Amino acid sequence: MLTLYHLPYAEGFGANARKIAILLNELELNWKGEAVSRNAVRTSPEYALLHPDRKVPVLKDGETIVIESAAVLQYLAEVYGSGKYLESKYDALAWVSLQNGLSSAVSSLFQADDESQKTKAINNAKHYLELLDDKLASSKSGYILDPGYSIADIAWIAFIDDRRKEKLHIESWEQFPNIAKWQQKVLARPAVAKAYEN
Ligand SMILES: N[C@@H](CCC(=O)N[C@@H](CS)C(=O)NCC(=O)O)C(=O)O
Repeated sequence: MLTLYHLPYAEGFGANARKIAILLNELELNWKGEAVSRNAVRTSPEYALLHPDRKVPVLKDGETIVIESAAVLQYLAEVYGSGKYLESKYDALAWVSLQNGLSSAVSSLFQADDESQKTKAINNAKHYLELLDDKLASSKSGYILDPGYSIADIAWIAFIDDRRKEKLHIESWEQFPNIAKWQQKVLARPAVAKAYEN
């Protein structure tokens, strides 16, 4: 049984933990979620032993602890998927890594103290959305990479679901037509939909 440590649903679950829930569902693994309050993530001495930077997600697999969403995605795809969803490995890892740019922009947006910081963060988020939209424009498979659905799609979708659109100050996805099309395709996957059930 695999355990995924995440924030409680009422505290937002965590987009990074959502990535892992999606892949666990895609691989049809036997897993359980372990909710840890944001306060415990930030202050409990026990939690610091799990993740020294005090973040979710953390995956526990028997005696093995894997931290950081990118490492957890790679771990699951390699150990339990025999490389499934990691077909074009270095491209997939690169696009998982590029998604961190969007995460940082979103964090800056939430922490912005004034309008100028807010505008800078929104523009930065839009820069990363443009990167993704351009990449999808040349896709043949309809997913980020041409071998097909991969951990890159999983990493990005967790941050680009409809609920986040307003937070990113995007009125309509028409601005990013390729993202709009891709998003519908990815959100329609049962494993992805299931990760949003709670
Ligand atoms: N680089 C980390 C980032 C993880 C992260 O930022 N997690 C957020 C939730 S999405 C968190 O743990 N926040 C705890 C807090 O706000 O103290 C990863 O990819 O796993």
